[in-house]
Amino acid sequence: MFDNLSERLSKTLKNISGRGRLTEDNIKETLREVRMALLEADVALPVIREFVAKVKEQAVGTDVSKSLTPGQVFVKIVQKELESAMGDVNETLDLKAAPPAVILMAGLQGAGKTTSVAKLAKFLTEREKKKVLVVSVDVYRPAAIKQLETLANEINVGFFPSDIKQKPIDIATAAIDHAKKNFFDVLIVDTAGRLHVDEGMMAEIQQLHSAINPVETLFTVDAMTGQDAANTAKAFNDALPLTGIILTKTDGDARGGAALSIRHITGKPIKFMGVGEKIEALEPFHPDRIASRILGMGDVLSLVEEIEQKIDKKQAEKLAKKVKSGKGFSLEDFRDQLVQMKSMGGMMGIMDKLPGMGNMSDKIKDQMGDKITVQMEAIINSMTPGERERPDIIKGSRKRRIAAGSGTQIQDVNKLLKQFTQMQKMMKKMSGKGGMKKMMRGMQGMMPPGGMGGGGGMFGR
Ligand SMILES: Nc1nc2c(ncn2[C@@H]2O[C@H](COP(=O)(O)OP(=O)(O)O)[C@@H](O)[C@H]2O)c(=O)[nH]1
Ligand SMILES: [Mg+2]
Repeated sequence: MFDNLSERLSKTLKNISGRGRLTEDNIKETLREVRMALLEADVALPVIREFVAKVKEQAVGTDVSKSLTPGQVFVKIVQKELESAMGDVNETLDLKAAPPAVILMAGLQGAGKTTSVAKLAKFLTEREKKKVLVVSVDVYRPAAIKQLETLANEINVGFFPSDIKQKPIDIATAAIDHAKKNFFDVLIVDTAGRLHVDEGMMAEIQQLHSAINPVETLFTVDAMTGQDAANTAKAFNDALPLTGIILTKTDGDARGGAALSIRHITGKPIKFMGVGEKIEALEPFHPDRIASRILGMGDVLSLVEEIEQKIDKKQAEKLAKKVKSGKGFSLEDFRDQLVQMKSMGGMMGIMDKLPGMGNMSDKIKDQMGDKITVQMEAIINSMTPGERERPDIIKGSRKRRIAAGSGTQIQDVNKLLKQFTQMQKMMKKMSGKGGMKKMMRGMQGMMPPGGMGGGGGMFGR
């Protein structure tokens, strides 16, 4: 998601010229481009209008300090507005109710409700240590109940059986009863969707809602549906007191419009986003991080969190200690990371989150595919422990030996060393006080004067 938007914005924002201050004149063209980029990303019109107006209002007359370019100042304003359009901060689920806290899922058929129920159940079990029960009231398709049962078994959470002959309200109240008696913390109720918004469906879910009084009513919506997503969200929001939104399929080639429109249209926060078909592919939605991702600055924080979740704890601690102590991040650590990356679903899965990766061409992405990870690992394996600790000693003859040993070319070794150096720099920035912030600033520093884009990527383009 966001690839196109990100690419367009980065190209646009560096075109601002002039010095001193932002004026109506020097941002006019850029604002027009921003508007076009948002239109192309399928953002709803009223949202675009408000967005552009706000950016303009803030930009005009803003002084540009000596150390920044007008482009950089403008980017900051755009970033802040992107964040606020998406709700500023991540809002978590409110599960403080007397157990079981009931979560009701709503949305069209195929939006990803059932999948998201399983993802949420896993998320709450693992990260919040909740005891979770799931139930399906989708009595129109027997396969739907079975689908949830299979998923529940896969992730080892409670499944309350139901049958297509029962009424949704009866099923849900029986499930609540069961949850109470068996001390479940959370009950997630999966519902039936239709292909389009229709009165029957809305009436049914409204009745269900008032019968079970959920603490969270989550509207699940497919990011791929763009403008439509905004319209459906409006219909559901009018019918139900939604408490939040799950935006699914953000891993696909959705243009990102839904993420920017939905908050504006419903006034409700996007709480999670689905980032893949697998059950672990669910992430809390952080507007600030998404905004930097859109602007091509990468979603480093989510990446760090993901790494924390998935990588070997001991290794992570080792690395954290090293980074903290300011000691060098060695090629050995780099290789460990590559291996970990593989276990995280490969490089591709995390690339979009890296700064400067968003607006990389697909061709380059292919070249950075998982084959490259294997090659990088081979190169590091061909080094001596000394070389891994002190890569600066790797010169001509050593390079030749390493290339031969790993079946690669000298250029490949050079490339790896360059990537490693960039990674090392980043690690250094992360180690100090306020490390993350400093790092983000550092990243901006890597951008060419005039704004974003260009050769700022971590893996050097
Ligand atoms: N790529 C991707 N596919 C998803 C995501 N969420 C759901 N899906 C897929 O979307 C399809 C419909 O999902 P399902 O949960 O059955 O939708 P429901 O009808 O709303 O219950 C399934 O093939 C899911 O695997 C996601 O975040 N990313
Ligand atoms: Mg379903």
